[in-house]
Amino acid sequence: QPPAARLDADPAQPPPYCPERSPFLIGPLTVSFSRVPTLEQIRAKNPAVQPGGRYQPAACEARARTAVIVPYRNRESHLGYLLYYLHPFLQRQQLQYGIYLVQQAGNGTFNRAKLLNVGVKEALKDEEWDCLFLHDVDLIPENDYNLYTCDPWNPKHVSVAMNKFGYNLPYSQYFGGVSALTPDQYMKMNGFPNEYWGWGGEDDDIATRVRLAGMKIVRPPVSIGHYKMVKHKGDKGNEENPHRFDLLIRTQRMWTQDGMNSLTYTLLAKHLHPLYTNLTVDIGSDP
Ligand code: UD2
Ligand code: MN
Repeated sequence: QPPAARLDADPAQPPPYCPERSPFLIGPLTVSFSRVPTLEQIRAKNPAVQPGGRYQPAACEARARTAVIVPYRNRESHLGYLLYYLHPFLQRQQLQYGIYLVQQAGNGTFNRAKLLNVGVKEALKDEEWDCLFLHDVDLIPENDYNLYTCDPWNPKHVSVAMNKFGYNLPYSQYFGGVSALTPDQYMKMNGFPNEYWGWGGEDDDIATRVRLAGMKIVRPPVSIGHYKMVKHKGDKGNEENPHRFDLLIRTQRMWTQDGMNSLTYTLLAKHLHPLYTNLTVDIGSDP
């Protein structure tokens, strides 16, 4: 764990930047889903985390500010695992960070990509984040050399090797799971599509947008971008989207019209939970 304060700190001087390489990194980690940690246990292990799931190193100035944005509904045990592993992981990387949970209100069809657009919009009202991590709730990173920072030039697809796919990239344009973009990169591609209701397709649409906006997908090495996905069945309310193939044909025509510039929603609640910022949002429903 990072020390609480620097012993030689001069209160008159602003803290220097953290070292380029954090001394707290471990490398490969052991992730186990045997018992769901309680929020109390997680809080006790992460005393430096501030309300809203915010953190910054005490002894030095972080080199990057990262918002982790999680699309969410009704996955309590997965959320427990994610918070349990992710808070210490991000602190070892000496990042300034915040974790945002974007909860879709109601029982209507789930819309992962639109929730992520909402999360980005709301998170940027709080802080000038350098990097936006768009993160499935059920994916736990297994190596802390996998830095939660952005590539300055291109969108980064991060979850490149998962137990679910035998720790290989399933196909070259794959963009599902965890990705990282600077706010500029996110806006340059007009964010993510709002029109994918239900499971599937939105990640391939996003990969296409990256290319159409004149960027390319970069990735960490397969040996480092390791993730364990909690085993789960499909959720009620997130059935396979039967329109996804039709939508994917139209990405080239639609990406400039459908995205951050067409995003509408109603923020029903914003609550600073001790371990994350909860956004409850009405995003409308499948037309
Ligand atoms: C894959 C992709 C995911 C997305 C999805 C298709 C991987 C590892 N992930 O995930 O990024 O492209 O396919 O839409 O390949 N969620 C809830 N509650 C729900 C439903 C979904 O919280 O009721 C959230 C949660 O963060 C979850 C994510 O949406 O991790 C993706 O849904 P999934 O895990 O059911 O889909 P999966 O594993 O096939
Ligand atoms: Mn999943």
